[in-house]
Amino acid sequence: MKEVLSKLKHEALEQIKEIKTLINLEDIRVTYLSKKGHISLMMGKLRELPNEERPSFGQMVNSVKQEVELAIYNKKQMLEEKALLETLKNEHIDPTLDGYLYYQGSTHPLNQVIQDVEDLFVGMGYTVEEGPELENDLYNFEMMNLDKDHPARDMQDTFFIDDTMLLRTHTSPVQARTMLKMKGKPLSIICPGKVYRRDDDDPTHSHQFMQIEGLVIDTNITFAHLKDALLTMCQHLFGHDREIRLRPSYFPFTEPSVEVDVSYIKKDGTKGYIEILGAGLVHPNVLKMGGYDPKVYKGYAFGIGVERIAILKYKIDDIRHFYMNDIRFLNQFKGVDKS
Ligand code: FA5
Repeated sequence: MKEVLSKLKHEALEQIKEIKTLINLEDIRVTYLSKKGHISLMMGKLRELPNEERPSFGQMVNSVKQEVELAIYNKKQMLEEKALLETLKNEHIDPTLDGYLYYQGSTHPLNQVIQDVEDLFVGMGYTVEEGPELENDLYNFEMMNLDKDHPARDMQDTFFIDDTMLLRTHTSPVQARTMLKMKGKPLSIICPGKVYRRDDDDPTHSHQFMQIEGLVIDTNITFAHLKDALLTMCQHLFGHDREIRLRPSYFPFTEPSVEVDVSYIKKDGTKGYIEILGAGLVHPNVLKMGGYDPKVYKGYAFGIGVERIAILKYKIDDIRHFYMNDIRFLNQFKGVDKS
C-alpha cells in the first residue's frame, strides 16, 4: 500500500513539473486531490490495514497530500507570473498617443446666478425656502392681497389648471406659505424658482422664467433696510460702481411699492438704467393673513427676474438662449462657474 502511495506521489510530482498551463494544473489537482482523487481515496484503504499500521499510513497519506498541494501551489504561482510577464511584454504602451477627451458639463448660467444670490443672502443670515410650481390661487393671489375680482390680477396673465389651481405667476406665494409655517416669528428668506405667465416670448420675455423672492419680517423694519439689501445685492451681482434707482410703482402685496433699476454704461458712454425687480414694504393685509400683527411687525419684500440678471451680467442678447440647450452657448459659462 505504501508503495502504491509513493508511486502516486512520484507520478503527481512528475506531472506537475511537466505541466505548461494553468488549466492542466487544475486537472492534476482534481485527479489526485479532489474528494475522489487518487491520493484522497488512499485514506479509504486504511480499513484494509491491520490496526497497528493505520496511524503511520494515515500520516503518510496526509504528508503526501500536503507535498502535492505545495507543488501545485508553487507551480501555479510560477505559471501566473509567467502569464503576467508575457502580457506585459505584448502590451505596448505608446505614451505619445492623444488621451481621451472626457466632456465635462458645467452649471447652467441661470443656476449659477441663483447659487451666487443664495450664497450672498445666506451669508447675511437668510434661509432658502421653496414652494410648488403648481400652486393654489389662495397662495398665489388671495394671500398676496389679490382677491378673486382684483383688477391687478391682469398684471400677471395666468395659466389656470382649473378654478383653484394654476402655474404660479411669481415666487411670492412662497412668502405666504413661509409666514404660515413660521407662525408669527421673525423671518428672513429668499425663494428661488420657476414661474409661468401667458407672456409672448421675445428677446426679454418668456412664458416660463425664474425669479428669486426675498422677504424679511421683524419688528423694526424700515424702507432703508430694503434699500440697503437691494443695493448690496445689485453691487454684488454687477460691480461696486453700480447705482440703483427706485421708481414708485404698484403691487397689491406691498405698500409703498417700487420698481428697481440698476445703472449701466451705454454704448455711447452715457449712463442708463435697466429695470430688474419689483419690491416694497409688505402690505398690512398680507402680514395679517400670514399671521403677523401689522401693528407690531413690518416687512420688506422683493422679486427679481433671474434671466434679467443673467442677461445684464453676461450681456446676452436674447432670453431664449437660456432654454435652447445649445452646447456652444452653454460652454461659454464654464469658466465663470464658481460651484
Ligand atoms: C412680480 O412678479 C412681483 N411678485 C415682484 C415683487 C415681489 C414685488 C415682492 C414686490 C414684492 P413683476 O411682474 O414685475 O413683479 O416681475 C418681477 C421681475 O420678473 C421683473 O422685474 C423681471 O425681471 C422678471 N420678469 C417678469 N416677467 C418676465 C418675463 N415674461 N420673462 C422674463 N422675466 C420676467
